[in-house]
This record gives sequence, C-alpha cells and structure tokens, in this order.
Amino acid sequence: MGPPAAGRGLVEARIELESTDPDDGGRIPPGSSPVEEGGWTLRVRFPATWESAVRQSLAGKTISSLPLGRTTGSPVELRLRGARKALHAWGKALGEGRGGPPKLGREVEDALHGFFRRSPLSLRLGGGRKLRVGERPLVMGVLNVTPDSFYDGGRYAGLEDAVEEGLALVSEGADFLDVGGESTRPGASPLPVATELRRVLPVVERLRRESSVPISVDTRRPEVAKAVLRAGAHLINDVGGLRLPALRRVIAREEAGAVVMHMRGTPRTMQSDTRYTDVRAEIFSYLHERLRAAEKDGISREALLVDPGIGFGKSYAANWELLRHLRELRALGRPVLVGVSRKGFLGEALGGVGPDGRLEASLAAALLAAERGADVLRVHDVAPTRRALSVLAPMGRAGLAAASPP
Ligand code: HH2
Repeated sequence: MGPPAAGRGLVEARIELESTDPDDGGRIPPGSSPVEEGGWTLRVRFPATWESAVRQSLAGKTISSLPLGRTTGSPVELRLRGARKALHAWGKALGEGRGGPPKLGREVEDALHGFFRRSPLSLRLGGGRKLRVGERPLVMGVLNVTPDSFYDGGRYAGLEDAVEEGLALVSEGADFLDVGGESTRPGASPLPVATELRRVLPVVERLRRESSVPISVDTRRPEVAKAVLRAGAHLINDVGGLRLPALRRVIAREEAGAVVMHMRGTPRTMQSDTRYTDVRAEIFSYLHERLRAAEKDGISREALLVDPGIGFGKSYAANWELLRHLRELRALGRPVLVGVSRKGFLGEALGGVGPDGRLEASLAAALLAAERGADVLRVHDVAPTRRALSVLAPMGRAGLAAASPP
C-alpha cells in the first residue's frame, strides 16, 4: 500500500528508531559497523532527479546509506545511518546550498531539531493564549456530551451534568478539556450539524464563564468549529486530520489551535481495512503533509499538535507499534498528543475486558506513552492519570526534554 498517494512527491526526512529501549534512547544497538554504532537511522525521501546530487553529497561522509527499494520514478527513499553530529553536519551543508538540494537539507535539519528538542515548545491557542508544552506531560480531560461514546456516552447528556463534570476534571488537574458532541467510535454514523452544535455550544459557553481552562472541541465540522471558537473555545481537535479546506480556513481565520490526527477514511469505514505496508512511515508522511496543508492555508505552525490516532483504522499490532515508536513523531517538530484512554486495544490486551475494566491498563499505557515522547495525554480519568504521571518527576523524567535521548 505504501504512503498515501498525495504524499508521494514530498521531500521528507524522519528518524526511524531501531530500538525503543529508553536506556539507549532508540539508537542503533552496538554492533554492525563503526558508522552505525550508537548512531541513528534517518530516512529521507526526495524526487528521483535529485538522486545523483544527494549521493554525491554523501561521498566521503561517515554516513552509510541503504536503499529502501523504490517505485518507478519519483520519489527515491534512502535509509541513512550515522552519528547525530554527522547527520546534522550533512543536513546543514545541504541546507546552506553546499553540495546538494537545500530543500532536503532543511527537512533533515527540521527533523533532527524536532526529534532531539530539549526545550519546551510554544503552543498558540485561540483567544491569544499561549501554552508551554514539554515541561511535563499535559493532561487533556475528555468530556463527551453524547449519548453513544464508547465509554462515557450518556453520562453527561444534560447541560448541568456536563458542566459539573468539566469543572470536576479541571479541579482534578486537567490542563485542557476536550468537549465532544459526536462519537467517533468505529462504525459510528455522522451526525447532523445542528445536533452536534446543540450538544456542545452551551457547554463551551458555560465552561468559558466558569473556568479559565483551555477548551478544545472534538469536531470535524467547519460550522461547529466556527461557532465554538466564537464562543471562546481555544482549540479544534479534528480526528479528520484537517482534510476539509473549509475547516482549515475557519481555524486560520479565528487564529485557533488545532490537533491534526491520523485516521484512514471515516469512523464508519476506518476498521474495514487496517493493513499498512509500513504503518509508522505512512502515518508520519500523512501528518507531515497535513501540517504543510494547514500552514499553507494560514494556520500558524505554532498552533498545531499531531496525533497518530490510536484505534482509528489500525490493527491491534499497529496500535502497539505506534505507541512503542511514538517518539518518532517528535521529528515533526510539534507537540505529540495521544489518546489511549480505555480504548479497545487495551481491553484486548487484558483478554477481552470492556471499557469499565480498563482503568489500570489506561494508566499504564499513559505512562508508557509519556516515556516515549507524548506531550499531551487525552484521558477520561484525569486525577488517576495525574497521580500515575507523578512518578515521572522523581524518576528524572518529568519534563519530556529530560526523557529525550542523549
Ligand atoms: N480518541 C477519541 C476521540 N477523539 N481525538 C484525538 N485527538 N485523539 C484520540 O485518540 C481520540 C480523539 C475516542 O475516544 P472518545 O472520545 O472517548 O470516544 P467516542 O469517539 O466514542 O466519543
């Protein structure tokens, strides 16, 4: 299947983790060759017409190159291996127009910079708010005002109940609230805009009056996004990956933040084909491309977060592979958000346990995700998650900068 067709022409660079053991930080385990030892794998993709220039630029460098196979014509993919310094020096030289395509050099530099970042990122939200992300994992509390969400559906259907729950999540330590009016569980059918608006808008208005917590709204619809942003919401969480140009325009115009999540198809169809040739490569390319599309339509890069979309059109094995290698997404240079809370793959790991019995597994998965590079965790159980995450500080891993590999 390979990367999505729309991503094929892209110039792209990403770190591919060989090992996911935090103790060696994902580097290549000592072994095969002096170039590779303790080094990193960088995958690059570029148009075939650049191939000879790129190969020449690598001549004499302590970087080894393995072809990754190619489709006919463009693009070419190479897997490069070398020490961080060598990869950086190569990317910098290209970026400065010394010996190869500058555009590839800039991609390499961005990927290395994003992946190895140690300082917090600034996240721009609606209403002129800014948040520092990366000092400790942030918690986004889920507030579904739906009758049919897979875990909390029907619990907070009344306005008063929903507001009370939202404020309770804030007092438990939520850094954001994510208000959702439409279930996106596998197989869910789309909802009329008016119904979604009737559910979320009053909740957003009340929460804005009664709390200063940043409010995210989980919606795929431009009309809903526009109304909630005007009512004071700060962030749009689009499980559709900002594929709708009208949604991108609303977010740009309202200067709001946005989560860009990967999902193949729609909630109704997403589990019908969960095969990928290389799930990590495909999701990286998708998010890379969606970030560009968002920027092109005027959304500031600083306003964006990325999310691999655990459980959205992925097999059991793929969900675990994405979590194990979550850190790779940091090369996109934006905060990484992840939602594992009470999801089906955890129930499956427990041998077939329903959402109500998945709390402990959710906490364990949240902690693992934070260890592996998540900046924001989207959870139903805010207080237990905050308590579970509190063990990161004494372990010297409270800040994700601290958890970054050397
Ligand atoms: N998961 C769900 C909904 N929205 N948004 C992001 N960014 N990431 C996620 O992993 C994610 C999400 C599914 O969880 P929930 O909202 O509890 O269920 P439902 O879709 O049934 O309302």
